Amino acid sequence: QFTPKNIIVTGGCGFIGSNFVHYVVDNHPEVHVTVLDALTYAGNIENIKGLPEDRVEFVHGDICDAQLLDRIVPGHDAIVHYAAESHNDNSIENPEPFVKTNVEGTFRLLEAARKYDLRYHHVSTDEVYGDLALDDPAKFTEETPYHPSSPYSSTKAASDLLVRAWFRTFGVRMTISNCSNNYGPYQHVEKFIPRQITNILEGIRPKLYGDGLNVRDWIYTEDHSSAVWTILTKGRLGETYLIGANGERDNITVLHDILRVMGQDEDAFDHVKDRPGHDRRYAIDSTKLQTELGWRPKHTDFESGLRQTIDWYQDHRDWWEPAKAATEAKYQRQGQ
Ligand code: NAD
Ligand code: TDX
Repeated sequence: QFTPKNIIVTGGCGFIGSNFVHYVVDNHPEVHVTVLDALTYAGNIENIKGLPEDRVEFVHGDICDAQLLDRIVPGHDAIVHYAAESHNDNSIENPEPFVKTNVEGTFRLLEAARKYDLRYHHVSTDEVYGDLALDDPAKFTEETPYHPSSPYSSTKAASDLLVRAWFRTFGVRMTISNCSNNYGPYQHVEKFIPRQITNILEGIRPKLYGDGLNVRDWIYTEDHSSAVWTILTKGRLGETYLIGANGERDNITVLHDILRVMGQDEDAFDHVKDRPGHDRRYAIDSTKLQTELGWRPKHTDFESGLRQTIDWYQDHRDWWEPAKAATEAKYQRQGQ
């Protein structure tokens, strides 16, 4: 059992990173968190506002900045690495920042973990495994071969491989988690669920890519946080753990749910151009995490998680409105 006291959370002002910071503050009072975040378009300092100053320190900076890492890393005992360029559609439009942040950024953090002998947890995605056919009973496991489809997922796959090499060659004390699609508060309006909720709130018709039969395996973000904490503190070094909560649903069903819960006609949406290379289906088998480390998801009722998420966007217009118009303008240019 590893008992961290002083952790660095990269990307702690993004969607999942900030949910993790809240989770640690709420559940582990003995832990101090240093958030390192570059505040790109996806980062928002508001996401960690109001947290106790003696528990959470914010450092504005880039994970690619080796000199900055030399300044802030000593004195910490672990890095939990969330920072990334995270949106597939952006990676198709312009892959460059994905290579920079996801590959080079991970390399810099691994070098810092090696130099200052820190425990390192790497947050990754199920998309590194490519996709499954709709009629395939299989799910991804830790043994599934890497087969990424997009610039985003290929840079995440590359970063995972760097982590494995730094363990084998340099003995960096690491673990990796590959999680399925998250939903919940603080998710950027470019992503599927928040985009459709905020479209409806703005009087814009939701937009479905292609035939909408693509399946995603949804997990409520707090369950991802508890899984990462479990792996950080109890995971075996050098191991990969898949995180998922048996939440497979196709996009059109999710969209129907959102429309229904928000009191709209189920057919009140537009079909738009499909995403190039669009992965068909993701599905996670989290047996290893559950049997080896005893983790269980708490929020397994998708409809209730979705209602909570819709309520959050209804109550936090000030949070998402500043990003909404530019996000939709960008989609419109892409025909989506
Ligand atoms: P996000 O885009 O909401 O947040 C990313 C954060 O990283 C932002 O705060 C941004 O400012 C910061 N950042 C970006 N580049 C940086 C840099 N060079 N230096 C410092 N900070 C930088 O992303 P998210 O959806 O919260 O995803 C977080 C992590 O979880 C990513 O590694 C992603 O691959 C992984 N993941 C996401 C999902 C999902 O469903 N969203 C699922 C599985 C894994
Ligand atoms: O407007 C839309 N309409 C639509 O039909 C958008 C934005 C998306 N979609 C579809 C594409 C996907 O099949 O919805 C599904 C989900 O799309 P995204 O929210 O963009 O997520 P996805 O591409 O599945 O990737 C997400 O999960 C894995 C995260 O963005 C990644 O960071 C994570 O690694």
